[in-house]
Amino acid sequence: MLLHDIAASFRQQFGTEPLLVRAPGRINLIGEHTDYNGGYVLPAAIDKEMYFAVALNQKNTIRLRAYDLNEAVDVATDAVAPSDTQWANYLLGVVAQLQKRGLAVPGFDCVFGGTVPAGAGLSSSAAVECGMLFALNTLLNAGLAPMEIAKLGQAAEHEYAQVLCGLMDQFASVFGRDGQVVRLDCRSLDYEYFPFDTTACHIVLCNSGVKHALASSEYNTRRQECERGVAILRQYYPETQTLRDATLEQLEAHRDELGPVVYRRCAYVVQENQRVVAACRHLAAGDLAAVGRQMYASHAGLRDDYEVSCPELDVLVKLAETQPGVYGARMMGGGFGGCTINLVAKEHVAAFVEHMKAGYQQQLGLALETYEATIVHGVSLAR
Ligand code: GAF
Repeated sequence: MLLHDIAASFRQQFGTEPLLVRAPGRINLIGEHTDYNGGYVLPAAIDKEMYFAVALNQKNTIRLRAYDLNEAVDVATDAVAPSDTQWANYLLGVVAQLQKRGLAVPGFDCVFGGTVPAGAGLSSSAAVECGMLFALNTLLNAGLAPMEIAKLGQAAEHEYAQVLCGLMDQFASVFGRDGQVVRLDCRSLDYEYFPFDTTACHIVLCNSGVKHALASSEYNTRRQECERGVAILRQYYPETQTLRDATLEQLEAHRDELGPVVYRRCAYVVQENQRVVAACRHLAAGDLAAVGRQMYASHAGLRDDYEVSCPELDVLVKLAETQPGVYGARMMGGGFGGCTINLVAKEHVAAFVEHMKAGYQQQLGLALETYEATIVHGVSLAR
């Protein structure tokens, strides 16, 4: 098992006994690009996880080892700064956040690796941040509450990865619960769990295998476009803090001033929030077909109005749409690549996977990887 290999590698390299931590990646049923707009998201932690072996080392050095890449980065505790090595930034970003809070982070050793495929939109970076934070919180007895862990992970992503992400990914990695999706209200930070029974309906992820280079720059641009929309609306509706406070009627009334692009971005966000609320209602009523219809509508909005999909993701959703036993499908995460999420009736999963692989190969000449996601608990100690 990978966790045990990582622990063994730690003992061999550093000769001490590490604390072991696991931190999951996530799926998101619906509610995309709503988190940084004060809206709703409906994610869950999944059994694609990052594993950490960590121990304090009585030195003034942080020694980081990426197990899968066989790479090392060493940094003095008083010289923590963004690194040229991308993976190290997620770990160092977290240390920098703790230091910023006035916590003296002593030297430590860390070997980490995992099964969250990078670039697949399953939030490997949030899992790395939250796992590292959980480990240091435990070792240093820092007393960070779970929500603080999620927020510090998000801040690390902003400052060390330059992605101005919302809170969803880190929240899901920390707050995930077995067999449940969780609706987070990103304005109040209230959250509610909804059971998701995967015995009859499986969650199948189709990995497009692409990650277009513009993903993070476009992400930040979308955020600015939404902020622009809020700034315009606020002139007329001073209570507007985020797009969560906006309505379609308000957007319509100021359509000319917003301009076509900002209007479409904002309208998408307002509608996506409504879709999350509706999807939760359908989920609670056990109506998966209705949940699925919201997912298709979400994809259409992301493709046409928010413009964060790409040909590969659109092909995958189209291929899924006509298949028997498929309740819903849509792109998931930031966009421009990564995975689609598909809700598929158990007895149809095998045929679905075969159809998707053949269709993707035939239409785009690309090999498709698929995963069935199990919904698991958030970050925790591991054995
Ligand atoms: C990425 C971000 F990290 C999340 O915060 C969220 O905005 C998502 O894209 C889009 O819903 O995963």
